[in-house]
Amino acid sequence: MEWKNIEKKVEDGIATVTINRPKALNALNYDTLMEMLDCFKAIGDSKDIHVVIITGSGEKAFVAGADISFMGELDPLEARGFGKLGQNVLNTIENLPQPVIAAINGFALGGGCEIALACDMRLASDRAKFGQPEVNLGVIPGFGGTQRLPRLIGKGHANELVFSGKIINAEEACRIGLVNRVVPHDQLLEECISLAQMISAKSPVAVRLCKESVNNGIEMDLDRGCAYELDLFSLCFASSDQKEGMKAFLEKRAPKFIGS
Ligand code: DAK
Repeated sequence: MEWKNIEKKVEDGIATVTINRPKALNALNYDTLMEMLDCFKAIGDSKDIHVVIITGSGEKAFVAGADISFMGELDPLEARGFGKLGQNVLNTIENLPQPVIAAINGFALGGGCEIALACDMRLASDRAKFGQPEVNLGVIPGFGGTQRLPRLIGKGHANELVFSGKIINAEEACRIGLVNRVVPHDQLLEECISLAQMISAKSPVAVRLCKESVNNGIEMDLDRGCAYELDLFSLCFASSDQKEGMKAFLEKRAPKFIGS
């Protein structure tokens, strides 16, 4: 599939995916979502990519939401299909075996905020702005915003954003737990790459199982979650990475992980 609205660059096991429609503030139309699905499915199948970074092109926006000019003309069944496609893309991102970092470089509104929510970690530029402004348009968040946002920041803060449609700055987003940290705008990508490098130096087997344990375990009660963690913990002992990691520690040298 040819991509017109996104770009992917892979360097040293780190894939950076850029949503690239800066004239529409990287808004998500049907084609962009289809390209994202194609891109993230291929990333999920790759053994050579260890961490993924998602960002937006241009100076102003991460993603300013679903494309309003595209959505305006939809009938209910088409709207449902569009919503399903968006949810499919975000579920694919959330369920990628690799950790995903959102590098939020500007407006993250509506579907843009929802993309960030589907990522595992969120770093924000000090120019970033966040919101779920769907109520301004007579709709509700449709890409999982009413579900992932309260799970991440709690019902009270999520309700305030979703009911009011208000836009908050990066500092406020950090205060309510929507982003991990805020960094100066021109250092955002550098910070994300440095975090990605730190993760990609670790055992890929262990990192992938950590993600699986957190993502699946968080939906379970504590007892089941801990039992699930135990199963994945035990599974590590079937890997070369576990043998190498422990051997290297005892031999006082850096481990050489091979990801199996
Ligand atoms: N869609 C389409 N075009 C957009 C856009 C968007 N979401 N956001 C910005 N643009 C376009 C603008 O129309 C403008 O285009 P031109 O006029 O130059 O052709 C260009 O980007 C630059 O934007 P502005 O001139 O407005 O730039 P400003 O700096 O003045 O303002 C802004 C920036 C981000 C505050 C403003 O553009 C804005 O308010 N944008 C809309 C933000 C928004 O409401 N986003 C949420 C979209 S709703 C569903 C599934 C999903 C969803 C809903 C239902 N179903 C299940 C069906 C999700 C919904 C959303 O995400």
